[in-house]
Order: sequence, then C-alpha cells, then structure tokens
Amino acid sequence: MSKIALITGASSGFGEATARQLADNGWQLVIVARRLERLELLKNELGNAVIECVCLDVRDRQGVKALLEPWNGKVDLLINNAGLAAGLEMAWNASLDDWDLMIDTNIKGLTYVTRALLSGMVKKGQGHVINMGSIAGSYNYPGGNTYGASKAFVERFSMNLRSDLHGTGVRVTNIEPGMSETEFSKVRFKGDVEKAKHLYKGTKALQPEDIAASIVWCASQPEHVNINRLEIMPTVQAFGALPIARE
Ligand code: NDP
Ligand code: 8X3
Repeated sequence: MSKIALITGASSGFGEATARQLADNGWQLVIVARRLERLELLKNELGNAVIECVCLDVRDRQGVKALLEPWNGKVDLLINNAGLAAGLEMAWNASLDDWDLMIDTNIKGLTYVTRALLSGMVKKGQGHVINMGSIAGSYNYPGGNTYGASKAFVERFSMNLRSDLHGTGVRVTNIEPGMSETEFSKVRFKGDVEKAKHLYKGTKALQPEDIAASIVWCASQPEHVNINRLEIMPTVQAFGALPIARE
C-alpha cells in the first residue's frame, strides 16, 4: 500500500518539486498551502497521487487543528516546508509586522502542524517529520536577523523532537538549504521581481528539484537510519570572513 506524505507549502518552490518527486516514487500526497488554485493545478498534473488539497494558512491554529487532525494517524511523512523570509532590513529599521509574519509562520505555524500530526505517528510506532530549516539558522548575515533566528528555532526544535521521540520509531530530519531559486526572494522583496532576479544573476543557485531529491533521499532511507541534519549549499556559495570595523 502507498505511503502518505503531507507537504506544507506545496504551491511553489521546494514543496511543489517535492510533491512531483514523491508522486514519481509512488507516494500518495496531501498538499497544503494558501493558494488553492496552485494546489489544484498540481493535483491535475499528478492525478491520483494527490488525495487532498488543503487550503490552509499554517498561522491559523484552529484551522490547522480542524483541517489537519483528521490526517493524524494516517500520514507517514510530514514535510514542514511552508515558510518565508520578509524583508532584509537591518534590525533597527526592520518592520515588526515582517518579524511577526516570520515568527508566526516559520516557528508557530510549524509547531501547530507538527502537534496536529505527531501523536498518530507515535501511536503507529512509525513516521518521519522532515522540517525545512536553512543555512540561515546556522550562519548569520546582515539583514538575516529574525529569519535566521526562526530557522535556528526549526533546527533546535527538530533535534529536541528527536529526544522526545527516542524509542518511538518516529524519525526527524532538518534540511538546511542555502541559496535556492524559488519564489523565496520575490516574497522576501515584497513582489520586486527585478530585485529577486538580481540575486540569482550570474550564479548557479540550487534548484527546487535539488532540494526535493534530498528530501526524497532522506525519506527513502531504511527505517533504522535517521538523517538528523542535511546542510546543502550551491557550489557558488560559501562562508564570509568575520568582519572587523576599524576607526
Ligand atoms: P516559495 O516562496 O517558492 O514557497 C513557499 C511556500 O510556503 C509556498 O508554497 C507558500 O504557499 C507556502 N507558505 C508560505 N506562508 C504560508 C502560510 N502562512 N501558510 C501556508 N503555506 C504558506 O519558497 P521556497 O520553496 O524557497 O521555501 C520553502 C521553505 O524553504 C521555506 O520554509 C523557506 O524558508 C525555506 N528555505 C528556502 C531557501 C531558498 O533560498 N529558497 C533556502 C533555505 C530554506 P502559499 O503562498 O500558497 O500559502
Ligand atoms: C534561505 C537561504 O541564505 O537566503 O533560507 O537566507 S538564505
């Protein structure tokens, strides 16, 4: 019998590419995002592999409970991918609305979805939670402030889940991609497509399919193997030197 994966943020980028690759590998899918029309297009493309499109804002705690708890106990793989960066301002100029948006989505939303689906996995003694972290959770950069901190939360939450789930048979993985060409920068720069394009110009960024392949690989390991963290960068990206301000 096919296993069931529930993917948040399946209307674009990593989530959409992962849905395609999991479908190719025989998984059945519950796909979640706010843009239902995008989910329905994906369902048309993938046919019977998609068993439900769920139009949901992961920030809506009651909505998550109402729409996802019915899947508790049925889902074998949860991919907590929905998330975003909003703005790249220095902390003293940043918008508190942007900070709330990232905290509410990347941190609180991810915990609501996890909580809605985890007890069913524990009961079955089998399951896998794959969280979408980022290199921004490990390496700081100017303007990364709350976004990076939200992804550091995702990494710590993932590893603490490993502790809670020890002995239950449920696996947890934190995927930590670097610069990837999706709608991420368009969203970060509030729809400024030129600014978003400029970021990727003259580089070979990671593509959504690269990250999808990593997710499928983690999910395909034998059950006694748990990939804890997977950090992936494009070859063109590396670490900056530690800057020193001089008088
Ligand atoms: P995209 O903008 O292409 O995709 C983001 C997805 O998240 C969309 O499907 C969007 O759907 C969904 N989403 C956003 N907010 C909500 C919400 N409140 N409720 C439900 N769904 C939501 O970007 P990526 O594919 O790049 O991003 C996916 C994840 O990967 C994010 O967590 C991001 O932080 C992370 N990441 C991205 C990197 C990059 O460089 N691109 C690198 C490292 C990590 P909709 O708008 O329809 O709701
Ligand atoms: C997105 C990667 O480096 O743009 O999580 O913050 S980065």
